[in-house]
Amino acid sequence: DLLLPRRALLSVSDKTGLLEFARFLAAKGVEILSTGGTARALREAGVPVIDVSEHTGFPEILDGRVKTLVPQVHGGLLGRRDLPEHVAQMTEHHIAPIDLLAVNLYPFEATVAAGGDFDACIETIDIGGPAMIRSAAKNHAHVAVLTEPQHFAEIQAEMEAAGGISLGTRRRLAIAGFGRTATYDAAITRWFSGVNGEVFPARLAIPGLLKQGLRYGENPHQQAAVYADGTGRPGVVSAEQIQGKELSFNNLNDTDAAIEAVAEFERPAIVIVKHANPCGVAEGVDLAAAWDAALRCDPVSAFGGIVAANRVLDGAAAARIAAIFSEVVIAPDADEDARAIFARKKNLRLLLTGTLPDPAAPGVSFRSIAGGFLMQSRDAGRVSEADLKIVTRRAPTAQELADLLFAFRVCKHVKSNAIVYAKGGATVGIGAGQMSRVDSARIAAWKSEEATKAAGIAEPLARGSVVASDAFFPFADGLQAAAAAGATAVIQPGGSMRDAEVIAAADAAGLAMVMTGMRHFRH
Ligand code: 93A
Repeated sequence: DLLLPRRALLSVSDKTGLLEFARFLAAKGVEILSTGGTARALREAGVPVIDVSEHTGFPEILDGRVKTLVPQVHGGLLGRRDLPEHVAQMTEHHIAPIDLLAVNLYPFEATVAAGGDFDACIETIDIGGPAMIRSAAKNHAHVAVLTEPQHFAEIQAEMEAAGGISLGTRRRLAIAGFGRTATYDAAITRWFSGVNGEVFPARLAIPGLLKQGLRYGENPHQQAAVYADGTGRPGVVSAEQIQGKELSFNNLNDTDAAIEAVAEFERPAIVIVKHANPCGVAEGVDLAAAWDAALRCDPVSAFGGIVAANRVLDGAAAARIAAIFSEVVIAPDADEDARAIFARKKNLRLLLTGTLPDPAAPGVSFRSIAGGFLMQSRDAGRVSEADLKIVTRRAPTAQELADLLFAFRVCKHVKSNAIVYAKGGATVGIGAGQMSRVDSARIAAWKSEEATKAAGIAEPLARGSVVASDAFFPFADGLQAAAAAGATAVIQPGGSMRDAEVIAAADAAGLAMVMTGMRHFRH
């Protein structure tokens, strides 16, 4: 089962690790064929190499578009060494077997990421490379295909240790090869459909690069891994982990929710997340003040939570945050003082993203359902003062208005049915994920009573607060529950058959109410 390669074809755009591996092959007596730039690099390094065009007797033509798309190459990769007819045909047509292929494709993804124009992207679509990878991967029984720079060292090590390349390794390499061409074509499909304005192409292609395997999934009996989708959206996938244990599946999910939520706010802000829902969100003059206010909302749930900040963490904020146990802290950056404080908390995972995800940026989100996916554009919707329609006799005060907009932004990140009480730029009660809106309203009110008790203050936190609802109130009851808790103003999308009834109830309770016309369901 051991493959001892006698002839190799090396054709790589990213030449990382190339020379060392080629020298190793040459020392083993392997004949090396290579394409233009790769051959040049090898020759300059003194590695013996034969140009593919010399080997095939066919020149590279059409600006290199046809270099390796010839029978001598594909026959050499695809011919079965165990079938006499194949061997005879190869001999007849002067096709020499190629037993090892190393290809690193034209950097299409990098060209797109660098903002290359249409022609540049089209020209960077590699045709010959994927064709060779697929030929070699199909014929893995006789050929080893290397498609990632790290494969060089792995294969060299195996050849040194075992004297050849095992079938098991060749299969693994073939899977990597098919995966490479699949993600490559997925990137092309996504880019091309994007520039052509097709958000939902007839055949969906999702590029995915394994970032890391996870110890387990949402539960210990589930397997899990995290993939990068190639969009480069800053967040938990791209973040650098500075310290702490490996992130779990639930950590990643919760941390994503936290960083996406905190990115919504312009002023210094903190979001604390538990089970993918915010349990405290606040803006402040600085992050330390925002933390204090966010924590006050639900200090019980905040324990062991995920903390996200929208500014560089400083020592003052870090000291406050580090006073309780958190699983993860994520922020664009942390200064030296903050890092030193967190470094003392061995179990805390510190993630730095460099920059925040843009809440208004277009993008898509997926959800798997039995037998398929649901795909939608991400909820990039944001409501500003100009979008609001005042529907009650009383208009909100300036302070209420600021809190209404704040609360509605938080609401967008709370699982439906979502009810959020806020006061002075901080949440004071959050009701999430209930099947009935009035239950979410009651839970939010009860949470604010608990927070009041925990704060040891006489004045209820919800008194003089505002309330936000992610979707319209179908009945007046939810709104009345909010008024009873002490809310004085309401923000909601509107659009219920019973809007008039709900508005009348608001007027009767002396509430100011605004409608956004935009709903923020999140499930
Ligand atoms: O232009 S291609 O699609 N046509 C080909 O026949 C072909 N053969 C290899 N691109 C082709 N390649 C690619 O050239 C390889 O995938 C590799 O990325 C690159 C290496 O070119 P060079 O050796 O000239 O740097």
